Amino acid sequence: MSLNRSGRSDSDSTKEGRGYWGFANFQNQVFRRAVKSGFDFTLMVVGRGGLGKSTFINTLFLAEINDLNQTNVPHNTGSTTRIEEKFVKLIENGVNLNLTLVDTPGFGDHINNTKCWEPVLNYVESKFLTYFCDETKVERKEKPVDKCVHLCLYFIEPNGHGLKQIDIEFMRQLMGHVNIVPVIAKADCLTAEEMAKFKKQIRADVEKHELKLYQFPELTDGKDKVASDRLKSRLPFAVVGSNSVADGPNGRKTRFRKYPWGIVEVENLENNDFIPLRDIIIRTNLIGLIDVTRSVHYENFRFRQMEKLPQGKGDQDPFTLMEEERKRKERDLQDKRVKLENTFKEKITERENRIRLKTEKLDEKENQFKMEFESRRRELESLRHEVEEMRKGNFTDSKSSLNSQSSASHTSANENAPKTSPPVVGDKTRKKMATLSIFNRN
Ligand SMILES: Nc1nc2c(ncn2[C@@H]2O[C@H](COP(=O)(O)OP(=O)(O)OP(=O)(O)O)[C@@H](O)[C@H]2O)c(=O)[nH]1
Ligand SMILES: [Mg+2]
Repeated sequence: MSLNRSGRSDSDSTKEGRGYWGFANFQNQVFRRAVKSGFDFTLMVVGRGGLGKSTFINTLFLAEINDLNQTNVPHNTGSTTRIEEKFVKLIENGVNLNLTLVDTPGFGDHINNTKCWEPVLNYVESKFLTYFCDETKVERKEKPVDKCVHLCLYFIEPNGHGLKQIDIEFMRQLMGHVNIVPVIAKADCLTAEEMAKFKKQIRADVEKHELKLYQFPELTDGKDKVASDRLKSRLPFAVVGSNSVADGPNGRKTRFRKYPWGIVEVENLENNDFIPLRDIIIRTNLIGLIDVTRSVHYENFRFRQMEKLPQGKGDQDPFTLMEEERKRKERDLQDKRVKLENTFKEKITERENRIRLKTEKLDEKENQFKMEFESRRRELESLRHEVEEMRKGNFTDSKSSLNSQSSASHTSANENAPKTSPPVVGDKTRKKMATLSIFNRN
């Protein structure tokens, strides 16, 4: 039994109609708080180029707010998939929605798409990390700014054949980190029959590959249940986007695509699932998406971060642990620096030794060359001297003396030899004569 403020039972108070605490006014309090602080919501769109992501975002917020190519803040991911952010503030009935739109141009548009999901995952994790650091600071803000990704709309190509490998891999890698809602892009490219078949195929693929996508909350009672069941039967949503705007019958602007054979209206349930998707995201589930991000994905991230801490330290003061970790890292860094310096010194000494040995060898060779050169120079000098002597007139004398020498020896040694035979000339004399002829030629 519950009691009213005066300590009487519920039944008594209803009878008397006096038991009033005021918590029935909570709704107004929550509304006032929401009006004051607004909501932070981050929507990410991922999918291959040209599937209509930018057009869809413009369509969703009924404005040309997603001209991401102009005012984006590119994140350098060091890879082919880029991440572009845009911030928009929307106000409706005094409630602020601080919207962050994240686009991923370049996703899956390359020949090698291995790990093209990695930059997206890194982005999602980096936002969790920022939130984690803000939350654990000694001096923290009353409410850290929540820039975590609350919803990722994954655009599927309307090929009519089911999910591709890249789609499966992306969802598998990201499903534990962010709320994923797959959408079939360019719904006007398939007939109603083809679309029904395609959706069935996608649902089967999701089940087969055990992909855990965002689960829209179950509504159990009355009208809501019927509406929710009808909504679920449309999953995955197939959407049409357009940049062409026209005034609708109720004066409200609507978007359409005009073809030679007719018009496709974005807000027409017969044509596509734009309206249920918009309602389920913005009207009925925005807070739900924020809550799931905070209580499931962020908590998982936080748990993983804590798990990285050494065993048994989970209960210790996080700041002491962080300080310890910082000191340990500094020590590691210092060790590494010393090791690197030693290696550097060793390499330098080794090089110096090698250079010294080479210099010594070169010096030795230079000395050898010098000595050789000196001996040759001396030899040449003596030859020149001799030549000069010869030129001065000693040549005849020396020749005659040579001849006389040779004839003398000849006579004494070969007295019976015929007179016509030439005189025997020694090696040295022949050399001298050759040198002389060279000088004469010059
Ligand atoms: N048939 C059809 N065409 C669409 C639809 N939505 C967008 N388009 C067209 O598709 C083309 C590409 O649209 P974008 O919105 O630039 O595509 P995106 O996915 O942002 O492309 P990237 O920025 O290159 O990744 C444009 O010519 C759009 O007019 C749609 O629902 N149906
Ligand atoms: Mg785009």
